Amino acid sequence: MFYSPRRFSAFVHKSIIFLIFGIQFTFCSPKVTGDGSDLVAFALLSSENTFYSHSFSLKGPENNGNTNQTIAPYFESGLYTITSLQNESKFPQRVTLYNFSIKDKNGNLIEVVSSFTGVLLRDLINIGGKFKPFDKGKDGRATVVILEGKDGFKAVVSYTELMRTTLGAEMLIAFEKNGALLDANSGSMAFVSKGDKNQGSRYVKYLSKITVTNEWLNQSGTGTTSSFSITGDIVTPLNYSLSDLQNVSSFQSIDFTGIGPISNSKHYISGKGVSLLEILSKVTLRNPNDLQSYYVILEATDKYRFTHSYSELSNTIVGSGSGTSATPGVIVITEFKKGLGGDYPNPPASPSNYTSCSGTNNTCDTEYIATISSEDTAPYGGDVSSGINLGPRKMSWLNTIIVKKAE
Ligand SMILES: Nc1nc2c(c(=O)[nH]1)N[C@H]1C(S)=C(S)[C@@H](COP(=O)(O)O)O[C@H]1N2
Ligand SMILES: [Mo]
Repeated sequence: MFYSPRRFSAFVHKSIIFLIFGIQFTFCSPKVTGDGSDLVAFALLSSENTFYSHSFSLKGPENNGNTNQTIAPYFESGLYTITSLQNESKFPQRVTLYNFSIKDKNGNLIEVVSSFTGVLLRDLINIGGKFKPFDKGKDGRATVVILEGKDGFKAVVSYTELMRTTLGAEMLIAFEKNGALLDANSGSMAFVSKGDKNQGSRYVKYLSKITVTNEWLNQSGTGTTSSFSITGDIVTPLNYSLSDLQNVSSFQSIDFTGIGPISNSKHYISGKGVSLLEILSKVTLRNPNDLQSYYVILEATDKYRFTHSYSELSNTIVGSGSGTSATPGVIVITEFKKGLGGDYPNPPASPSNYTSCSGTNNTCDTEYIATISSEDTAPYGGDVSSGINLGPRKMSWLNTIIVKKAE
């Protein structure tokens, strides 16, 4: 059925009210000479909030519909309404998340919501099982998802945070709030990310557009680095060398151990690093009030790339980790050792099982700057069978951090 009974009755109800006021307006308004309250009431009922959105579009990178395309993830583009999200053959899993305290930018509580119900953003993007994990850019490591409201508000989610971290299990396209249609007047839907520390920051109301953007490049060039630059939508570009990062009066040094497994060889690393968020706090964004619309592209000297949303770094457990040495969050590595482990999570038994590494692929001497994201350990879909692999967002030879605002 095209209209759900609830939507249809809401529609009828609204039409009747509209009709009554419309008639009242037509017959009575010429006589209104006083305060004009009838006119005001009519105007309020007849002109909907201009931000209301009855549907949202899902658009992806140009891949010409080729499901074998090696660069971009492939999925079902199109226009989605509440009715399409309620279609159980397409979205068998409807999700309800509880207890939201939505705050504004200054941390003031603006809304308490006991429940949101809808479809997970990752189920939408993976509709029909078309999400393709693994294989460099194709698995979306360089991809971001941009969510936009009818009012122009934008929020960014990185594809990896959506698919390979615990945050993705609580990122919802909601159509119900507290058990009733979220926006019965309009059919508007909203995006909400429950795992965010400040849930207001990426709360996108009147959802009207979801754009999937791919920043992957073909790899070329060689691996070597001793410094990196930060450029993009920032006021002054910066450059940091390894010794800058190792200077404890400028940066807090974080010890880590037992992070992995990385790639098929199942190795784990231990060492020292600096939080990527601390490094980013040294730059001034051009639009600091729109943090949630920013993301960073990390690029190596061999043009290997991946992305982090600014929000996942500044507003979630992915950026900061949970405080143990195995969960330091996203860090720029200044020094590390390598050891072989088993399947996740079985790192080498003791510190003595880690050895200093050398050689082209695993250089970890003073010429080396890299990054790791310790929280990319929550499998989704086809990812599970091969086990956890922190490889996708482990970077060797960091060369550039491009700070970008979603347009
Ligand atoms: N600069 C750069 N970083 C990279 C890659 C690359 O090709 N270039 N490959 C990635 C992949 S696919 C994996 S699985 C891991 C491998 O990490 P390892 O060299 O420590 O095993 O590094 C990642 N980081
Ligand atoms: Mo990999």
